[in-house]
Amino acid sequence: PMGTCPLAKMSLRDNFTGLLHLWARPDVLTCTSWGAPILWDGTFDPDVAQQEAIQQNLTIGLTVFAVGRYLEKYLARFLETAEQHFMVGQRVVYYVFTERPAAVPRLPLGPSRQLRVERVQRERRWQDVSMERMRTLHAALGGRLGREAHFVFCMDVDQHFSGAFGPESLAESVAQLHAWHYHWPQWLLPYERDARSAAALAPGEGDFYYHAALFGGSVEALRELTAHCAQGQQRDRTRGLEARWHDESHLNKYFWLYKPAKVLSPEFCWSPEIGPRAEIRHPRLLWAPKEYALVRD
Ligand code: 2GW
Ligand code: MN
Repeated sequence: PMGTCPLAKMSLRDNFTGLLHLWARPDVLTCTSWGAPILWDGTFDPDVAQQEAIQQNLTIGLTVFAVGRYLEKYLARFLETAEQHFMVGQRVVYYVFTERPAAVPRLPLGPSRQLRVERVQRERRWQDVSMERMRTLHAALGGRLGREAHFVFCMDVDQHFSGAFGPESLAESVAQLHAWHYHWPQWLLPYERDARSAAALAPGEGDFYYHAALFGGSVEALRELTAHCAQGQQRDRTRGLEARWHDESHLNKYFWLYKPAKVLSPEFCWSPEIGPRAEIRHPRLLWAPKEYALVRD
């Protein structure tokens, strides 16, 4: 509904260009029921976002975990393509979490871009590698990362950038529509359904199914998000439970309770295995093909 759209808060001129941008994509939903923009290609002006970000002198953090075989397999391409496409022209700090800091590739970085390596434990189960990220991120956001960045994106490493991913994507909290599920009916979405789990959504609950391969926001908002998810995971563990899609289930519960301020279309994290889709015009990040047999023991 227009009354709750972000357009209502804008000047007449911004309203006009905003409306033009919404009309640019009549084929897709460009605003959530709670008034958050859903970013589709054509609904934003990357140059305007770039100028605004430069005026604010932002530092943007990008966190990624590369533990075990994922380091050799994915990290170099993730970072190389981030150099080409992620927040080009802004100040960027990469945070790589790994159990083998010495094995992190030393890439030449652009001006005002830095890479920091943080040591983490290697978990025995892969589910724990994925889930422990919430607790580790929470601690990092309370430390140097939280002091030096204004906004942070947290990403999976098994993907690479394929198009400009700029400050138009920044907001207090940012959620990513899952490429496989964005057009599914709510009742089919793979939320955790066991009511005993902290991540459970009841029938009829849920706005979208969000992908944990990419989420972001301000340092304060992400402190809350990671605390909530880590606590939920811990509570489940003490009850002998594990949510269906691990950290992703808890993330979906969080964004059901605390709505994201911005939603990214599946163009921002696309799976090429789905094949071409008319509404996917400009993919920004592409998933690597799943090779579970190779990397999951
Ligand atoms: C994970 C699963 C099986 C074998 C290895 C790993 C693994 C993950 C690993 O050995 N080393 C590692 O660093 N990771 C990190 O965890 C890495 O950053 C990776 O991208 C992330 C999530 O694991 P991934 O990418 O294999 O899982 P997906 O692509 O199926 O992820 C979705 O579901 C996950 C929960 O099952 C997470 O919520 C993830 O954020 C989702 O995208
Ligand atoms: Mn992944």
